[in-house]
Amino acid sequence: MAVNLLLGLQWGDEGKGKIVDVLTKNYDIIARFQGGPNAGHTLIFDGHKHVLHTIPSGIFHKNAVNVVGNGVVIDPVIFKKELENLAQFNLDIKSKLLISRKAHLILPTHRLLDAASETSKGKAKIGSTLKGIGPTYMDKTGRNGMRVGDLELEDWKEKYQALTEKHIKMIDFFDVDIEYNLEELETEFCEAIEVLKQLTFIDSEEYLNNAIKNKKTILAEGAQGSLLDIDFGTYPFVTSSNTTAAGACTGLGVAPNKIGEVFGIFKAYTTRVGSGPFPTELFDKDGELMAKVGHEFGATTGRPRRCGWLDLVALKYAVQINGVTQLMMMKGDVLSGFDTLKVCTSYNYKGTEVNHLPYNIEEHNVTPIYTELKGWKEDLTSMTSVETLPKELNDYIKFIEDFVEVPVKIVSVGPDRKQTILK
Ligand code: 2SA
Ligand code: MG
Repeated sequence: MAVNLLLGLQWGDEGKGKIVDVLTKNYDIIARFQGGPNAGHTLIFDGHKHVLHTIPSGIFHKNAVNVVGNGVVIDPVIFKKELENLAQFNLDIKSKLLISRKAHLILPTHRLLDAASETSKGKAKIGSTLKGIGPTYMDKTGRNGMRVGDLELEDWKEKYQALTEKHIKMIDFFDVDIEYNLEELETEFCEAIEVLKQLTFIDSEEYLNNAIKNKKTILAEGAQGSLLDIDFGTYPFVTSSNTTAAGACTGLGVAPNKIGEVFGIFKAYTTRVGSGPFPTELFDKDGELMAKVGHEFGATTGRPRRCGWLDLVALKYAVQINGVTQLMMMKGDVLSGFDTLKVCTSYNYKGTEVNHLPYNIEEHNVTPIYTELKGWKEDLTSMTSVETLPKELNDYIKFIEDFVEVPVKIVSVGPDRKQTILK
């Protein structure tokens, strides 16, 4: 099948960037379909670490074409910085990186609006990355947004001006203290636009469907995770796009019958950055150990990530919504050394045991019910085959497979491209 999907099944940071990088050799095209510079996709190879935000994770491979689809929101300023970081690799960006004319632009005032909205919420804030994602998607659905294709028109600056003026009024309306220098922000934005305009803009739905006709293979790379989906995530503590499988169809213009495999990525435990419910969250030394060994800090903002046990009820929910056909388990190596591992297999929801994700998983409503499994002591990071993995780890994987009814095909035992075991 022409288009395979790769999606995060938890609250993001599952390790999508690493797996896309590992799989890219099998694909002609890597395409991002939603989200924007709130994403932080970390790739480690040849002893170097690279964090990508908007640019697809196939960029370091010689032959792959990388497409930023219509469903993505682009901040030209951050995009320019990403390109500057790539300069040392001498990549042929003009032919390797193609941008949809229908992708929306994040303006400086979208970022300010994000900050104003979060500040106005006080303790109830979403924990946004403050990259302007929410306000930009609001302008998209409100039919006010600016798109990449607008930059090819004579009057884009007028459009920009009108939208910015409206935003300033909205920021005033929030009545919170946000400091900014609009002139500086605009200068930076206009410089970045000039850089963006040097790149190749395409009608991406046309490009991708032609590629499908010509038997090219496409990997659609998700950002964030299923539990941050605007419809199916832990609303309102979610991001503003569809991070689930359906988002790949609308975010690329690819029909559902063109989708083949759906790769679902999950961590062997759970993390979350930002606010919102997290039933299996740990506040003890086990959670601290996961955070420390797993280096759990946001790749975009550097914020510490909250950590907890694997939630199989939530994982099964994500598998169902996305139609996952193959699982990939990341960071099993971080769990080495625990005597006992817990996995959540049902919830106590307002006094009744339930096996599905209820409407409201706020902590006063939901207590996780755990099954305990035996841990392993071995260091996994230099293991290269399934046969060498400890029995307890294979049992842990088998338990997950039986619970969610999908096979685990890749086990990652470290951040490097090479630390990847195919099952
Ligand atoms: P936003 O920025 O408005 O979309 O934030 C809304 C919620 O979505 C969460 N979110 C994320 N969660 C995990 N990883 C993300 N990317 C970065 C990373 C995050 C970082 O890879 O580490 O560096 O902090 C990401 N992007 C958005 C966010 O925490 C809010 O809960
Ligand atoms: Mg990330």
